[in-house]
Amino acid sequence: MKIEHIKLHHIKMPLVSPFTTSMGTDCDVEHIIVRIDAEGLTGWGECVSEGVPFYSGETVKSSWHILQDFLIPSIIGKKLATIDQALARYANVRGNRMAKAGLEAALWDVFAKAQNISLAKLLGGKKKEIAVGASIGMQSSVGKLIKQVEASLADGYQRVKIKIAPDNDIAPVEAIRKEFPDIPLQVDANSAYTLEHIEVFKRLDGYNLLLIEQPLGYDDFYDHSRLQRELKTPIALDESICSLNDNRTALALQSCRAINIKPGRVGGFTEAKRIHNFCASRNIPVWHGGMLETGIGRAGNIALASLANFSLPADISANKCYYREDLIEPELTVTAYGMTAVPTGPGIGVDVNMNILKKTTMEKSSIHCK
Ligand code: OSB
Ligand code: MG
Repeated sequence: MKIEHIKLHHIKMPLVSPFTTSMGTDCDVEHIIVRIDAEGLTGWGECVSEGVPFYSGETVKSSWHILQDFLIPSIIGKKLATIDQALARYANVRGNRMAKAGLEAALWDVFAKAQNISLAKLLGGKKKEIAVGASIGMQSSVGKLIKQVEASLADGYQRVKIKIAPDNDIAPVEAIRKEFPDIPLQVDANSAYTLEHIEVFKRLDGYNLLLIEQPLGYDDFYDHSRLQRELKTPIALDESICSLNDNRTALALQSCRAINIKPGRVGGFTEAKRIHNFCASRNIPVWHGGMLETGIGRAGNIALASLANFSLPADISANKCYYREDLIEPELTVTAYGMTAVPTGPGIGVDVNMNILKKTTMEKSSIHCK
């Protein structure tokens, strides 16, 4: 395929309700939408770098720079027979995995459309629908949290994940367990703790949690391995796993027993699949994480999550949980049994609403082949 034209949209979308984690509160989401035009087809991807470098070191502006000045120039105007050929052209760019993943997602979409097959099929996914769980931000009171959990369960979500931070951990978990003794429940600390907090985790170990996500440093493997040794509850790593090599390190050191896979964090669908396959070979369960993507990113994530070893419910909620007006049609929904259908149309299988894209775009960049 000849890559003729690539457009970037810096978008900003208000969230339905603020999302609070140990890293802060988001009221809106800034991401980059990547559009590739090639031989009459259009591919869409979403770069999940945020406005602030608190989850990842990348930001919208750093990714914009890397996309515009390095990644896009390496493939624009080129005739590419495979996605691997694109990746090879910018393999010399280190890091900047979210920038790469946004571009790669648009490539996967346009390559799937060229074959007139769904992205799920091109990725090798077999599931027709995927199990989903809710990710609930920290609330101003335990009462509000319980209401949120109740609403997520009523909507069908198969498990609940809550965010925790020092001094906002045992009390919410205890309250949820009192109300809902048996629901699948997991907690996500987004790296807010150190080993000095080991007593907190020993207490959390008594609440029958599905897993504890990223309790310690975002770049740490060793202390996670020391903590995991002390706990029955599996530790799952999110921030720490940026590549297959990180994944190998984590398993070799026994730093965790489950992995959260986000294509953005690991540099794209190709690396995400490698991690998925490696974990499958080691009997390590994985789930598909989320970055509060718009429907463009979420449709692609659902396709990836249709691969077999995504055996834990995904952090992928219905449209109405994130945005009043999303960028895609039709909406992505969740059944009463906590399942989301894997789109079957060509590529990501959803259409982009150009009016809403225009309305939410703050800045555009357009790169044509010469
Ligand atoms: O740690 O999984 C995380 C959102 C932004 C940044 C990090 C995380 C999250 C979520 C939201 O948990 C998951 C979703 O998109 O529903
Ligand atoms: Mg997480």
